[in-house]
Amino acid sequence: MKMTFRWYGSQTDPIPLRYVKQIPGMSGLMGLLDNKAAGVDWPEEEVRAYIDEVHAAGLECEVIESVNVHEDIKMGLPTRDEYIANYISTIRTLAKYGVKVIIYNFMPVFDWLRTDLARVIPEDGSNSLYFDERDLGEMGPLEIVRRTAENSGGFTLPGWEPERLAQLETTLKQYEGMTPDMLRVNFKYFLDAVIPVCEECGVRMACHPDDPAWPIFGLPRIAHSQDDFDKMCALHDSPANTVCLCTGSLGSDPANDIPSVIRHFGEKDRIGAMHVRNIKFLGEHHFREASHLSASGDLDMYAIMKAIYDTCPDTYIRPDHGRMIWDEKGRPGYGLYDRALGATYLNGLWEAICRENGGK
Ligand SMILES: [Mn+2]
Repeated sequence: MKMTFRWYGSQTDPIPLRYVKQIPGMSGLMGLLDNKAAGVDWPEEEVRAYIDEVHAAGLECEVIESVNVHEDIKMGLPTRDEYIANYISTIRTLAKYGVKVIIYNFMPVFDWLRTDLARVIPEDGSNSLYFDERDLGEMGPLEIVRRTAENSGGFTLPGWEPERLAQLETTLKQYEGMTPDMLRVNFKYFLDAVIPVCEECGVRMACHPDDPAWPIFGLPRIAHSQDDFDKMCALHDSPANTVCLCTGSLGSDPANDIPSVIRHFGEKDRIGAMHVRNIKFLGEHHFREASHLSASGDLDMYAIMKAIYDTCPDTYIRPDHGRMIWDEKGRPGYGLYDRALGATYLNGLWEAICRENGGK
């Protein structure tokens, strides 16, 4: 297992890389170029500068996240080929600089979604990301976009780029009548184009689950259960076509038994990377994010780490979102302190599991 950390680049991430390096056991990053709109070809000089900076801090950069898929690809519009060509060029550039895994998603319009980015946790006064579908009903899609932008503390949020969301009403209309199977046809077209390139240059694509793990605003969503990911793997069967198994996203639906899903895809070698996060269920389609400690939420972190150990022990993982604690100001979900605590806790579980099983 390689423990990694999400970092937005020195221009917009308030956390210096040396702080990341100081977290015990941190091997590298799940990095991203924060300012890249979906569909653009990532310029080689910017990729090189980012990765050189990470290496100079003594960290690896074998995983890149948020290479976002342009909406025209998901909608299957004729213009998709141009955006797929840009995507392929970006894959080749990233591979050239040592990237082994690219994390993306195929969610129409909305990437992850929350109804509150800083919900105070009454027990201890910290805050975390929160979702209650009842609040969503009152807001509607345009209002949720406005609120999310307003409450992000001035930070950019991946998947919520203003230029993409400016066209929101038009885009929502274009999805009217699209079924999950129709979206899968477009997904296959994308995978058939990019996966052979990945095989050629030693990169694995890792698809992130829908977050939360059910359809929203009537949009088709095709990545929120074991069955969905079985279908995804079958669209283009290759070791390069994998899952980014995010425990908090998939786990927002209690019907998803996360350790069992990890074992299912781990045994098939279809986990490219993992996001590990705990959540607390508060009701139906109602949850908040919790500290990584099992007792803080409803996911069993020991069982999750044991499933990784048993079926995909060489995978990349990162502590996913953290709470905001100790009065830290930062990007919602991506502060330093709670994610560092999370990494340390997960490393502790890992050491204990390794020792119990005769390893180091
Ligand atoms: Mn995630």
